[in-house]
Amino acid sequence: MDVNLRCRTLSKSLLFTCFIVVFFLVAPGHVRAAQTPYGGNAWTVPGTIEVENFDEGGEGVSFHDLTVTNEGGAYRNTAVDIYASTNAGNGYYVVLEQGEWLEFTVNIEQTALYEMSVHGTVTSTYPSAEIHVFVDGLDVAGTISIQGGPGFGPWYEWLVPAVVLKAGQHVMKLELRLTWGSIT
Ligand SMILES: [Ca+2]
Ligand SMILES: [Ca+2]
Repeated sequence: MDVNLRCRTLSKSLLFTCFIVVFFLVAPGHVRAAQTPYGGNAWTVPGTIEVENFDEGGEGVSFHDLTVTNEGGAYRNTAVDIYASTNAGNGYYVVLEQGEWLEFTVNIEQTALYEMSVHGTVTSTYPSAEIHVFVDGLDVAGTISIQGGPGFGPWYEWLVPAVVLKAGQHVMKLELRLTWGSIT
């Protein structure tokens, strides 16, 4: 993706708050690999997050990818399939297939309603894809349908007009739930 998160000022009465409680059960002796932001700093919201800058941590921690190699061979040496393209944001895009996901540590500047846009495209083989965005495990945007293509450009923008985000550091997850898609 680029994921653009633009802040809009709204009265507090329009805001609602969702709390989720997640209990982690850790078996004795099991140490979960550390998840840290790529480059060392959380991505600021509002702002643009380049999809190839997913967190460090590895398979099952900061991403899930179904093939062990980087099929695109670009940018980072992980299982995530990153491709170089001059018309992609920051010069790279990621191909996701059903069930794959990426996580990003973000620092949200204030609790507010945000506009979120996802930049992506699909291929003629799989003309429609569905993406979900989670923050700390909560689906904040519902189903985002990605269409367009064929090929990898131009990139298309899908706008989610009202996403409630809470201030502070959080983990944002981008998951492709249906077919295949390319996100820049
Ligand atoms: Ca792969
Ligand atoms: Ca990019």
